Amino acid sequence: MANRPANAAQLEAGKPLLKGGEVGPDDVKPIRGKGPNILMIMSDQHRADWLGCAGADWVNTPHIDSLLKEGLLFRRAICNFPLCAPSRAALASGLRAGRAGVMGNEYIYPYNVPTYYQALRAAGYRVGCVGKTDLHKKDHWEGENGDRPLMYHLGFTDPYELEGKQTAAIDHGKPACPYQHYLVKEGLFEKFSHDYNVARKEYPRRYGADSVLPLEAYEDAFVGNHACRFLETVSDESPWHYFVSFVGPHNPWDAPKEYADKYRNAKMPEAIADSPESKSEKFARITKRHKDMTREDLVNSMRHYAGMITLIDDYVGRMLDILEKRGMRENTVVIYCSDHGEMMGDHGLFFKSWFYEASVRVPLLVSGPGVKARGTSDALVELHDLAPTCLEMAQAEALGAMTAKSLVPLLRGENESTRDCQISEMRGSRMVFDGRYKMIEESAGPVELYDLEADPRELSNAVGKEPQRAARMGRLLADILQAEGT
Ligand SMILES: [Ca+2]
Repeated sequence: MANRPANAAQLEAGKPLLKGGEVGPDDVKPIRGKGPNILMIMSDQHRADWLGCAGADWVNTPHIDSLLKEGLLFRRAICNFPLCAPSRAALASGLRAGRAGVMGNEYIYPYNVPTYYQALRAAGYRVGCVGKTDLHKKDHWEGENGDRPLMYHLGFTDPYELEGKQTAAIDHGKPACPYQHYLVKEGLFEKFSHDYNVARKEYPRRYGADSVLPLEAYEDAFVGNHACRFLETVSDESPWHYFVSFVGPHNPWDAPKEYADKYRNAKMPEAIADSPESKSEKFARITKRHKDMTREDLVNSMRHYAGMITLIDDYVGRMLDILEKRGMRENTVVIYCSDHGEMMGDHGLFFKSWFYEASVRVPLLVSGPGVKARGTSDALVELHDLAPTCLEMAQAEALGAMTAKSLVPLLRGENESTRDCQISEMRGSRMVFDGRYKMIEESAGPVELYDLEADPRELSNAVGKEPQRAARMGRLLADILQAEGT
């Protein structure tokens, strides 16, 4: 509690501060940020295995891969909730999404739940962001400069918030964010909106086609260019945490022509074929919708998805170059992650909101000062662990009770694990993974069980064969959640 202010007791009791000399000149200390800069790069819906450093030879991510030279890739990281707003609320709070009070995209982040951005600001950090935060997703208004007052409340000092890619194409009555203002000014909004809301509605959402926008007007180029300008000019007088939140490679899969061209004839991986026999009712219902997807169409979607990832990777490279040129690289921790994965045809499914590997696992790399471990880690980490990790690196005060656990002992190479099990949740269902077995349950009890050593593709639901193991894991899950106070 190094940063606990001397008048903390008064603040907590809600007492007036300036009464009868109760507060003296020595009771309030100057605030000076002490830790490294933190560049937190997040993409949207980037599945963990579509990275060169994770073994993919069909997608080029040289700049993200380069982070491994001075860092660690968590190969088994999962998100806390495979959906945008809840996953990002868990990250902001260091709490499971249910405990933070965000169980779907229609929820607004509760203003009384502390964020780690607030704690960084209180520790003297400049806290910037560009792109989508999804902390008030249903709102659809970020303002012309992306800096609505609530963003300052949530802890940001330099916000530049945008709509996500699908909602950026919707006419909200007036431009809702800086990107929409830009598109209107450039005379591109109607073309973009027509592409998403008319042209692409003629075929299913899972199909790929080039963006109608010129490269420089594509939303992730807009995000990346703004991020580069920030990094070129941000003062080095105080440490900063900069959240660069790309909106790709979320569907619609619409890489700009220049990036689609890079993969036009590229070989793409096979998707995991599956049948609904031992899966859930939801599985049977949803896979039916995608049954007519041909291999050719799937490959086309994959190629666009790969192009969108490589575009983000190029911006990662540009940001790293700027840090290098400004002499800031040695003092900047660089993190790459995504809010959840993407099924991309595995098990006949697309998008997210599944606990299968493609949807629940996320890329998670941490590199830079203080990171002594190198290469890969199989520790059972969760996305929201980045909240206490950033606070510890920044020497900021912890946020009350968090369900997240700092990755710092793993990054320093002092420990190989921080927890025995991973947990992820959705409305009405949740999963636990103990390093070998994954159990998925709905409120009525266990519904799926996979032995990921024997069955890494999650084809054989063992819940009927091993009901006792499934029940045991259900009790384990309940015990952990109870111990956490959930
Ligand atoms: Ca998302």
